[in-house]
Amino acid sequence: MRIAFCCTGTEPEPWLQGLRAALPQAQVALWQRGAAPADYALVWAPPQLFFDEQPQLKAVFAIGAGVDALLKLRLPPNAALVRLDDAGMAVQMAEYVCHAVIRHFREFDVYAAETRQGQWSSHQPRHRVDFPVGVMGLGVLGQRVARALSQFEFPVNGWSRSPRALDGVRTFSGPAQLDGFLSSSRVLVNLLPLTLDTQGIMNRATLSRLLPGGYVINVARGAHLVDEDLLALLESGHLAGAMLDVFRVEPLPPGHPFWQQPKITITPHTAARTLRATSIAQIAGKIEALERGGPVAGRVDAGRGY
Ligand code: NDP
Ligand code: OXD
Repeated sequence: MRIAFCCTGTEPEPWLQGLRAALPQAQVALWQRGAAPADYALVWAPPQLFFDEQPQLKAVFAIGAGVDALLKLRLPPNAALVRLDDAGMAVQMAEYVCHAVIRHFREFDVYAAETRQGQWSSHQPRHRVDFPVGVMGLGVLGQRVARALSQFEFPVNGWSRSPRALDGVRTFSGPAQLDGFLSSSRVLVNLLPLTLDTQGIMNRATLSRLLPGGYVINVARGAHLVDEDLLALLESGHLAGAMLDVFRVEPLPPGHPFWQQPKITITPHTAARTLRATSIAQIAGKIEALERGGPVAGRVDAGRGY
């Protein structure tokens, strides 16, 4: 069995070593132009040439959860596309989002600014009931985040494409229930995949439906958000702030207005990182399952876009 590794922006050697240790029967190699045909591939932002040269692939494993960029390429016709299925990302996402919600709710950002000025003052406590959090996307990451938020006793709403039932979460589904979901939420967390249906979904019309003083946490993809609409609603005061991990162009260009807006907190696409050892173990297990003809979790439905 041959495995090709073609991941832009990733140090290959530790992955190659880890894959060789996990699958000693396999020949694992860093892809180069004209390389021998492989059975399986691990990819992140590969060039189109990689797939053009490897039409025989049986399965392509993304070393991330989002596959929007891969689905823009022409993939080998018979290859299953498999995304990382949690692999240690869900708990990181829960940490990030709980941190963002709690920091805003408890005004820790305000306290940090005040104490830096030598100011000792305490604010009136806020009430959780006034901070319902809406999680858009109740998949592998969204469900973990919704559960973590409900452990902190925030009222939690969740929105997905198909109906979902989740303990402690008020669930909504489909376009018909989007308005009800938004108008019941003050904090909005985006954990949708980027698809034709979801691009630009956070725009003036939808963000205006949030309860006044809304707060936006985007941890999915930059193209879900219409940047100018967020800026306008922050300026008008309808939104109190935003914490953004993902952007239409990454790295966020130096002149982008988000850098200058003090109500926006920026992190550099780091909410949930790919953990190499866990990911290798997951992918190796899936390759073995496929070799046995068994099912694997995390197969992407290209028609649906995620
Ligand atoms: P999943 O595919 O497991 O879940 C997607 C969820 O979104 C599902 O609940 C799905 O609904 C819902 N959904 C999809 N389309 C629609 C729609 N049109 N309307 C309503 N709901 C919809 O994805 P993950 O949870 O694993 O990951 C989510 C995204 O997070 C990734 O695609 C990626 O972009 C981003 N990400 C960001 C990272 C970061 O560091 N910032 C790291 C990892 C991922 P249903 O349940 O009905 O299928
Ligand atoms: C992912 C990401 O999709 O890192 O895994 O954004």
